[in-house]
Amino acid sequence: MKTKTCILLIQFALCHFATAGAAQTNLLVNGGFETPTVSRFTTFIAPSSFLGWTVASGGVDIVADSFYATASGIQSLDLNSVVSGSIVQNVTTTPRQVYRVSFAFAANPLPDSPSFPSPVIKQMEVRWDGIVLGALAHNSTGHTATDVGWHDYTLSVVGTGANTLSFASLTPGSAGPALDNVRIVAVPEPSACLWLTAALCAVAALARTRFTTVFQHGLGAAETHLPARPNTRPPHCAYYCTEETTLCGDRFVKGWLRTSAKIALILWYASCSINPRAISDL
Ligand SMILES: [Ca+2]
Repeated sequence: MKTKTCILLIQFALCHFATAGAAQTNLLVNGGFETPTVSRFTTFIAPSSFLGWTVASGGVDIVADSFYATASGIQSLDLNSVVSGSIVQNVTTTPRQVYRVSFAFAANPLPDSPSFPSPVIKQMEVRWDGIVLGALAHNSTGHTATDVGWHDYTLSVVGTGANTLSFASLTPGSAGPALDNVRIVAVPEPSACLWLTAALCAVAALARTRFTTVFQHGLGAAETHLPARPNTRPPHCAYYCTEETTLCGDRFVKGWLRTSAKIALILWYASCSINPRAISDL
C-alpha cells in the first residue's frame, strides 16, 4: 500500500472518529442532579419537576454531599422522600440509533426515619418508554456517608425519535435507592469502528513495507535502496538492527503487526461494545 494512500486512510478515519466523538454528548439534562442547588436535601413530591426531570410518583430528595458522598458533582438523588418515588425524563433520539445508558447506583446509607422504616436492601427499576429494562438492588449494610458504595452500570437502548427514561424506587420508607451521574450517549456507528480498524491495518502495512525493504534484503541492499546521506547511517536500521538484519527485521515487523492487531481489537471493543456490564448481569 502506498504511503499517501495510507496517510489518507488514517486521516479519514480520524475525521470519522472526530465526528463520532461529537455524538458522545449526553442527551440528558441534569443527569447529575446538580440543579437546583440544595443545602442538605430538598424534597420533590409528585406531581412536580426540577430541571430535566419530572417526579412521576411518590417523592424524591435531591441530596447534597454534605449529607452523604455523591458519585459525581456535589449532589445526588434519593429516590425516596418518605415514600418510594419515581422520576422520568423525555429524550429526543434518532430512530434505530443505539444508545448507551449509564448511571451510578447505591443507597441512602443513613439511618431511616423511625416513622418511615425502610429495608437495608434498596431496589429500583430502570425503564425505557415505560418498559422495565431491569431491577437493581443495593445492600446498604456497612456503608456510611463517606463510603456510600456507588457502582456504575451500563445498558443499551434503541431510539425511536422520542423516548422516556425513568427510574422508580421499589423500596418503602425514608431511605431509598440513590442515583447519580445518569447519561445517555449514542453508540458510535459500526462504520467508525471499521474505519479505525482499516487505518490501523494501513499503519501496519506501511510499516511492513518500509521495514521489509530494509531488512529482508540485508543491510547492504538497504543502504543502496535508501537515499544517500553522507556521514549518516541508514535511518531505519540505526535503532532496530544488529548484524542479524533479516532476523531482526522479521521479528520487528511481526511484533508490530501483533501489537497493531491487539490495539485494533481493544479500540474496536471499546467503541463498539455496548454492555461492559449489561443489565442482565446486575
Ligand atoms: Ca451529581
